[in-house]
Amino acid sequence: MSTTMAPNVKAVSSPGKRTVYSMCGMCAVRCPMEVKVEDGRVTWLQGNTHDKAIGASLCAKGAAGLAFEADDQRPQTPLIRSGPRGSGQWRRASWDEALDHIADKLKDTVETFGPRGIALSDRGGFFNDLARTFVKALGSPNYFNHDVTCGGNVHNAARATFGFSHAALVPDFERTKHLVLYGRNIVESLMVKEVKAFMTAMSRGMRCTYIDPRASATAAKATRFWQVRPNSDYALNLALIHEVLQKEAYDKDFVERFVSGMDVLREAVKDTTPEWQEAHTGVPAGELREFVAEIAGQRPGVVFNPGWMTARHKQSFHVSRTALILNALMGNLETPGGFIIGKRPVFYGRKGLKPLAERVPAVAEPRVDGAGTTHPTWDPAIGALHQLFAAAETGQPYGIGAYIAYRHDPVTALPDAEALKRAMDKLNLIVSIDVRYSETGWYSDVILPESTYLERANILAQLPGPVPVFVMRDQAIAPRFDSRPAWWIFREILRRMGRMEALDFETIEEIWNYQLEGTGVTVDDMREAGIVRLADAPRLGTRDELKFFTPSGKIEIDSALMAKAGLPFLPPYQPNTAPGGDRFTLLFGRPPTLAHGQSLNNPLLREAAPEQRLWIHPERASPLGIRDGDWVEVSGGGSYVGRLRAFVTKWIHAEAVFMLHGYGATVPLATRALGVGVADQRLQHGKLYEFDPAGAGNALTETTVRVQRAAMQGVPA
Ligand SMILES: Nc1nc2c(c(=O)[nH]1)N[C@H]1C(S)=C(S)[C@@H](COP(=O)(O)OP(=O)(O)OC[C@H]3O[C@@H](n4cnc5c(=O)[nH]c(N)nc54)[C@H](O)[C@@H]3O)O[C@H]1N2
Ligand SMILES: Nc1nc2c(c(=O)[nH]1)N[C@H]1C(S)=C(S)[C@@H](COP(=O)(O)OP(=O)(O)OC[C@H]3O[C@@H](n4cnc5c(=O)[nH]c(N)nc54)[C@H](O)[C@@H]3O)O[C@H]1N2
Ligand code: SF4
Ligand SMILES: [Mo]
Repeated sequence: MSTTMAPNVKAVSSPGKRTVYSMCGMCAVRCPMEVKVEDGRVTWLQGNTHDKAIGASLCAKGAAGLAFEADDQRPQTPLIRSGPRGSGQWRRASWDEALDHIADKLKDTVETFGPRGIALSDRGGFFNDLARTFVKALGSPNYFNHDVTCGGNVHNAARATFGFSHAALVPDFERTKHLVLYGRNIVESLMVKEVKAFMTAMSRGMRCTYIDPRASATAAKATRFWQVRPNSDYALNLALIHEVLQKEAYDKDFVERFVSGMDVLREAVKDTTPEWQEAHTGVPAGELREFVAEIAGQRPGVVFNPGWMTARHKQSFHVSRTALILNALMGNLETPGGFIIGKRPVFYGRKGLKPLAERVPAVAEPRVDGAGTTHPTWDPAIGALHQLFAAAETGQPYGIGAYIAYRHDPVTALPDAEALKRAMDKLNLIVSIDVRYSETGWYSDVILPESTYLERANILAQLPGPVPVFVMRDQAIAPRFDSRPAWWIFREILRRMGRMEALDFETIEEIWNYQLEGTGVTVDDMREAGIVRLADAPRLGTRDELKFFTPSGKIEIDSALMAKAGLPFLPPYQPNTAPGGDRFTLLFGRPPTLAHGQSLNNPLLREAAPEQRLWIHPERASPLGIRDGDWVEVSGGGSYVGRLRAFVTKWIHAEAVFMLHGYGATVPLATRALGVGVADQRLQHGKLYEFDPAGAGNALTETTVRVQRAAMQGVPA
């Protein structure tokens, strides 16, 4: 079979200067962006100035987009594996050959396991309609996003309590009086719009309480810093709720009208006093009381932001849930200074983008992970990715034969790459669709190079917010190599599987026109500024309009979904035992200049990246003979041993050590990142199938590692 011409080698090389509206692709935040193009070359990148909240700003990673585009160290044609998996032996293939090969293997999978034996995981986010439609068109229920190692538990906790995702909650930074952050490192693990709003709010006097076992740069900006024991936030929250109820520092009218299950809450926190939590978290009882007295006078302008770091241990669903409940007690939902609930177009009498997924019938087969069925609190829209690999390994509840990683690098993102690879070994087909050589790509059977974010267009995205918007990523330049946009790749696979109807479009404009049908917005409108706002100004919903999408229509502390799952509403706090001697809880996070594992090979970001060091408390380092700057060895119980230098500091909790994520890559063709630093995910030995039963999130922050001073000091030859 021969494919039609590549859709994106179009006349984008036309002479002259122009501005193309796009979205940055250097991390998953995808800030709206302007691309200045001259004679078919990108000359300048900046934020989309039509979006006042972002202005011309991009972060360091965004600015390094040009270096990424210029880099030759990325897959330049489709590659088919010609040696054992992971051996790095590849042969270049034409698109026809690679796609025919994939279709043949998918047909084998369908024959052996049925269509449900095909699975895909995606980074998720704004454009997920495309990949969902693709999987659905194949007749499989098994679409996953990456959330089990990101914010899945927070999302599922919000879904069980509010009936919608926490992503729909936007702090009203302009009026917030007090922002409480649980390890939400706003100024380093950043989103440009949010960090700008945060800094402006801090300079006008907003208070910020920052909770983290480590003093990040956000701790330095905050007005209060609680250096808690790792994974102890649930104890803190139970005590905060105790004190808030005790002092009647909550919004009684709001609670009466919108909250169900206050009796359950009162019972759960009756003994969780400020003194009780002190032993668990290390936060002095008196400070906790002072804090509650302070917020009593600031509510409803008090926002508890559970962030993401409350998502990664076995009770983290309940940490997130109690943080969300604290917001309800503040009465801050849809209130000035509180959390504004993201609006759908219908709120402003507008119509949203037409989903591509509507073009294909629903799939009746059950999901392989039981999300939404045997596990009612796991959102089937995001799934539980580790359970996909468990099924691939065991054939239970049914077999999986083929797996496509699209914009996703689970060998880096999931814990314990060795365990993951053992499960992947059972698959008949692994495909990676990526813009660079990821660790997953390197272990796959076929790599399909997607054109970069500057070289392609995406489907349109609809973002909820105080005012919902449509956003566009238009193509700025012609691809440098033999790559294709994802919509074309998916269509061509579907064509070969006899399922083309779902994506039967010849050009991206045809897709955009389909999406925009009935919205009153045209492709030309989109091209004018890259963003179309669906209302002139935000409007706060009235109390009569305030709705929660739970069965009772209220904020459910006595969650119907949790009851259905047989889960306790607010189980007792289960403390972790403090590791001693040479054992530590391994914590991790990101620097402002890197996005996960995808940035370190970028020539500019490689230069800007901080040296990865192991943060360790002096009281714990000293008995181990470790001094600041010494080389140490870290092991997680598997065969992988990491070697890096120590940063001895009391700004990390004594029970924990900390390292940056995104280092320790192994792909030989990405030479600048190769062998630089330590892969924290490979130290998370045995954690692939360890997760929070309520929210499915992997228990990454419960990893214990052993730390020793290295026998050999200095950089190995
Ligand atoms: N141990 C440990 N594990 C972690 C984390 C940690 O800090 N430590 N962090 C967790 C978090 S918060 C997250 S969100 C995940 C992140 O991990 P992932 O969900 O895998 O996300 P990314 O690394 O952002 O991107 C995934 C892949 O998409 C590719 N990509 C980028 N742009 C494009 C594009 O335009 N097209 C295509 N096709 N591909 C593209 C990148 O090259 C990368 O290989 O990891 C999680 N796992
Ligand atoms: N520069 C940059 N920015 C990014 C990203 C990126 O890769 N690079 N990725 C984006 C993505 S996908 C995400 S999810 C966000 C992540 O955003 P954040 O979650 O804010 O950032 P992290 O750096 O992962 O971790 C923040 C802090 O959590 C702390 N922590 C660890 N354990 C605990 C605990 O038990 N309790 C508390 N309270 N704190 C704890 C760590 O010490 C760390 O300082 O960042 C987004 N922004
Ligand atoms: S946060 Fe930075 S890298 Fe991420 S999309 Fe925005 S500008 Fe790009
Ligand atoms: Mo994330």
